[in-house]
Amino acid sequence: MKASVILVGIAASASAVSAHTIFTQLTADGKTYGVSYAIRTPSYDGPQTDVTAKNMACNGAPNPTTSSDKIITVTAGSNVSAVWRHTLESGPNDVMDPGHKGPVMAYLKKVTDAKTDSGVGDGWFKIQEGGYKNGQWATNEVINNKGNQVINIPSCLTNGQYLLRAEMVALHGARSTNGAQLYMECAQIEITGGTGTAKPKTYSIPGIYKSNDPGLLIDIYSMKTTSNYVIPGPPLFTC
Ligand SMILES: [Cu+2]
Repeated sequence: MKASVILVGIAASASAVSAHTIFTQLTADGKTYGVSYAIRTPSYDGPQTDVTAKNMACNGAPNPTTSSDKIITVTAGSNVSAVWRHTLESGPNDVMDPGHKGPVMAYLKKVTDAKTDSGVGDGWFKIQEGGYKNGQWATNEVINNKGNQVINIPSCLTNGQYLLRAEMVALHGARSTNGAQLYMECAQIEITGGTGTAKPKTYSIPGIYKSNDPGLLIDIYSMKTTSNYVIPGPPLFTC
């Protein structure tokens, strides 16, 4: 038992450097935009690990991100796909090392200027989440779906510019504090066709996670198929 735990640990750390991931592209209203189009992608695919850091919002140092002067129009009520890749050059068969297992989430923040807003601070609400079901992690579903994280844009939102923050979390090292690897990028979008009938309760990033959240400080290798997993962050917003 001990030996197998150690072996898993070695395998996880050996693959960690080459196995990270980036939200590289967005598919919206049936169109897949180019790599880094309207997304602040980093040149390095590493994680954020300090949940109190400002760069928990839209990534950044130690993974320097490049700004974009583009905005993608998205119809409220439609599904978009955040496309995840190991690197900016990777294809659909190289999404992330499957040993990276954890939850998948997406958040929106209404902003005045999606091209320049840092994303840091209040205004965020969660619109999609997947955790652990029947022994299957949400990250593995994204890998099996050629890197596509499917996100429904709520129909009841107010039109205007938003940051769309897509996130995958890898828990292979999460037995120790700040061992969870959080991957996130922000896409710059303009929502149209929303009914504007809802006012989501919003949360701050950093602030949505604590380092000792049961979904972030966890030994996933002791979990059973039937284990309950608590997805981190605020409750899911629905119309
Ligand atoms: Cu990694």
